Amino acid sequence: MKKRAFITGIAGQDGSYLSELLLEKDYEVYGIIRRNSTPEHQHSRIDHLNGKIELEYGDLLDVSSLERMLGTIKPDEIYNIGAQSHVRISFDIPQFTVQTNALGVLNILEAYKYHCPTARFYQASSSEMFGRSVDEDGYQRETTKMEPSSPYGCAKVFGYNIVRHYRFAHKLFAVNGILFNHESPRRGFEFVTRKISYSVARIKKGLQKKLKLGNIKSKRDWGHAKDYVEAMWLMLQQDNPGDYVIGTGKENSVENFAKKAFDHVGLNYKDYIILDKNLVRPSEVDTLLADYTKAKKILKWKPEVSFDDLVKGMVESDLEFVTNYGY
Ligand code: G4F
Repeated sequence: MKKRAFITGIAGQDGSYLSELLLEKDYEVYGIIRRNSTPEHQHSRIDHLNGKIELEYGDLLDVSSLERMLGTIKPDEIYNIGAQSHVRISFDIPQFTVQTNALGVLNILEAYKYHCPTARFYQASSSEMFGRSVDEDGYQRETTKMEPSSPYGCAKVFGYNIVRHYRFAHKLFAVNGILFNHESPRRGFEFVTRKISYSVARIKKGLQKKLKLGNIKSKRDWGHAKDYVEAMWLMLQQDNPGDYVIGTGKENSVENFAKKAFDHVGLNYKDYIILDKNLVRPSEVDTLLADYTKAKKILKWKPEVSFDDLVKGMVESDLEFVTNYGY
């Protein structure tokens, strides 16, 4: 019998790559999408999977929808990757962020414990949970203290802890993937990498003159989302549940990302970037750098796409997008 996977956040960047991976592995893939007043934009990342995956309306805050889905599908694997995923916006909508990213995890864990406790459960935890905390060698790893510095990070710490609690107290196979930033041409436009790649394409095509950014000195460990969904799957194939840091072990500043992106189309980033203090966050995470030794050793996982190829791939894809759509 085919394995069944249930995915929250299926219409997002990670959900779309994960669905493709699981379909390749011959899973039946089910997911929930949230009601949205412009549904025509909501499915763009998974339109090509039409007829291959099963979608229903649902919400992490609507326990009845979770109960109904998990009770009828009885999945073998649950991937909870749905969230309010934007750190800066979490300062504007802290309560919604906490409800979705913290209580939402508890909601789905309860439905899981009650309806399909033999399933395996993946929680999308985040490097943002480390916040200001860095080990002496400059890296963050599974043992690094968590000092979140945003409502988003605080909510994710709750999600992380409640997953561990359910694992220990109820003997569930529930794990946390502590993923560092991961990007792709499917990244949302409001995240800095896609904002840059899209703006570079528009500037190159004469549709935009300048690019406004906030803190360009902050550093991130950026990998490709396609590599990272493989790690999610691997975590659920192990003999024992555990939590894993996933990253590349290399960091770059936002400024360097912009420089590479503009370089790729033969432009000097300094001629186009405007620093806008309105885009600076009330508190910033200055550096995120993953030590993914545990994942390498136990999951036998390593990132495949380099930083340079990630930047080039995103710019190339946006050049094509702008050429095709003209905006
Ligand atoms: O692209 P970002 O918005 O990603 P951020 O805040 O690091 O969060 C992402 O990664 C987390 C994992 O660590 C995830 F949990 C989370 O869901 C999300 O996927 O910002 C990256 C950096 C920040 O330092 C920000 O201050 O870019 C800086 N930045 C500078 N100018 C900007 C901008 N960020 C955005 N979004 N927009 C700007 O104009």
